[in-house]
This record gives sequence, structure tokens and C-alpha cells, in this order.
Amino acid sequence: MGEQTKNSGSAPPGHAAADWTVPQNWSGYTADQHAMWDRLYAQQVKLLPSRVTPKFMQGLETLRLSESGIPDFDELSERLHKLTGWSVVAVPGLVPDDVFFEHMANRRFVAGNFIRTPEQMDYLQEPDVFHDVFGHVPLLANPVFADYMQAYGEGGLRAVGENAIHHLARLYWYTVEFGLIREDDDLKLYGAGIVSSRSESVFALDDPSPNRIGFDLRRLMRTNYRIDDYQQTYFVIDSFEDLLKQTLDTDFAPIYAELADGPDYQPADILPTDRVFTHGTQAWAKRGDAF
Ligand code: HBI
Ligand code: FE
Repeated sequence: MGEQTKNSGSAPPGHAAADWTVPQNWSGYTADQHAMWDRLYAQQVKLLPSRVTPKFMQGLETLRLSESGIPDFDELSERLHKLTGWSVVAVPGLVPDDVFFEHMANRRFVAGNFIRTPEQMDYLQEPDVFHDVFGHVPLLANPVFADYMQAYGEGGLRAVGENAIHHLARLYWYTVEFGLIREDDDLKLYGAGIVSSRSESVFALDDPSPNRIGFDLRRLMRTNYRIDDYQQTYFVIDSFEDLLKQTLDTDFAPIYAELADGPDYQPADILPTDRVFTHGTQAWAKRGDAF
């Protein structure tokens, strides 16, 4: 995921390198852990083909991610590097923001090397190897999305100096993690937090509860998000090209200054200026019982 933030400057755990990476230790996974990957993989590939952008399915295929156990990061990186120059490195869990951005700016995607337990099938807080590799890595095989991720890392490093991570993190959240894309007049999934979740893969696209509104960078960076439940609003991009172009063409420093004065929008707000695809009922958010 990308929701939590760790303070810059905290030290890596003893077994990690200065850049927080650890050996994946692929030979250390048990048969049960490989079987957990296979189970999650089979579940998602049943749901996704009609729902996700075809660019994601292409990435799964060209990277040969499959139902044959947790991928070996070195082999995966070799294939990915040939396509877009990205590689996948292992980390023990969440890393500080500046470390996260530094890796991304250098086309290294940090992935948790552990996998969820059967009790955590549907929800866990720290990003595991299934979320990170199945959810994030396929689109890193797409040249335009790969450039967007690097641009985000570079923007993140600048934001650290400008005390603006809080606002920039919303861009990651509402695109990389929970983004929707419009393709041939249909909405499709591309966010890693959605495509790695069985229930949100359906909810994000088919449920009448959430809002679905057009991507607008300034508006989005004013919008709070939920980390404890499904999103109440999903932002819809027109294309990866447009997302990349807007990110590269925008000077963020003046926007951060403008955003510092508020207002913040709540996750379910709809504004008169919004391009609305779905005006959600918010029935799910209002249901009353716990998630
Ligand atoms: N660390 N391992 C890991 N994975 C993330 O997604 C991550 C992180 N540290 C910080 C972070 N995300 C966020 O600050 C970004 O969402 C902006
Ligand atoms: Fe993530």
C-alpha cells in the first residue's frame, strides 16, 4: 500500500542495509507460503480480466507472473529491467518516505518479502509480496506508467524538502493505489490496492456506493482518504500518458503553498466543478457496522 508514513531519518533494522533492502531469501519460503501466493493469484485472475486495464494483464503475461509460487525477485527484475529499466528489491516492511522515494527515483520498486497468513487473506496493513508484486509490478512493465512512477519518486524527494509529503501522498494513494482509468468509454481498474484485493476489485467498479470522478490534480491533493475501509471516492484518469504529462508539466511548489491554506475535502465530497462519472449513494460507508 502506501498509506502509512514513516519519519524520514529513522534507522533500518539490524538485518537490513543502509538503504533498507534485505535479501529476498527466496529459498526460505515454505510450501504453504508459495501456496498462499497461488491461491491469491488464482482468485484475482478470475476476477480481473474484464475489469482491469489490458495493460495490467499484458504486464502479468510478459513478466510471466503466474500461479507457480512467489516470484524470485532476481529473475523478475531481469525480465522487468529489459522492458523498462525497473527492478524489484526486497524490504522488511514499510520504509521511511525519503528512502521509498529515493528507490523509486532510481527505478527500484521496494517490495515486502513476506506473505500474508491465511487469517489475513482479505486484509492486512503492511504491504506484503502479493500486494507489492502482483499489485504494483505488472504496470512497471508499461513504459508510460514506469516513467510516471519514477517521476513520482523524484517529486517525492523534492516534497521532502518542502514539507509537502502529506499532499503528495494523496496523489500516490488516488492513482497508484486506488486509481481507475477510462478506456473506450468504460471504467477500468489500475490501482494496486484495488487489483490485489478480491472484494475491492468488485466494489471499486460495480458498487453504487462510491463516487467516481474525473482526475483533477489540485482537487485530489486536497482530498483526505480512508485507510480503514473501501474508498468513498475513486478518481478516474483519461490515460497514463495524460497522468504522466500532468505530473511532469506541473510545478508542484506553488501548489503546495496554495494547499497549505486549506480547505481539505472529505472523502465523499462532490464539488460543483467535479466531472462526475458516478454520484455514489455512500450506502456502504453509511452501513453502520464495522468493516
Ligand atoms: N514503504 N514498503 C513501503 N511501501 C510503501 O508503499 C510505502 C513505504 N513507505 C512510504 C510510503 N509508501 C508512502 O509515503 C508513499 O505512499 C507516499
Ligand atoms: Fe501499494
